[in-house]
Amino acid sequence: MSADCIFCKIINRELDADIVYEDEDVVAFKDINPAAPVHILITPRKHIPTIMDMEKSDEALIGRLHSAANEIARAFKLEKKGYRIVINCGSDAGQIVFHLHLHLLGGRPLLQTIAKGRGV
Ligand code: DGP
Repeated sequence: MSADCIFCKIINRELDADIVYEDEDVVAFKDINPAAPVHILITPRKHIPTIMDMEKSDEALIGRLHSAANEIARAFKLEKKGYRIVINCGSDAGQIVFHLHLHLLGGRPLLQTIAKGRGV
């Protein structure tokens, strides 16, 4: 828990969000500014600022984020047409919330680019 982290506040129910999945390690909620019909943010309960900050002991947790992503993708009927998972790391990637999260994007054809922005 980091006191000034908005995602920690969402995870701890101090801030509202549309939570679509949670388990003992992971919480997932709808992005406030969706770039696609399905745009879910998948976060560890543990406060890890960026993927660069993960430790060896977090490897299983990072796997849990991806398992949760697959489960959520199925729940949103994305398994046939597909989806994209994005992790932004640091300022050049445009990371604005420094609590590790996967973006799960789907529900429309996505441009063949890894660039961030409305085109993701
Ligand atoms: P990133 O650039 O990877 O750090 O993206 C952070 C995303 O978080 C961005 O797409 C907007 C979303 N976001 C920021 N603040 C909030 C919030 O308070 N609630 C929700 N649901 N999403 C937020």
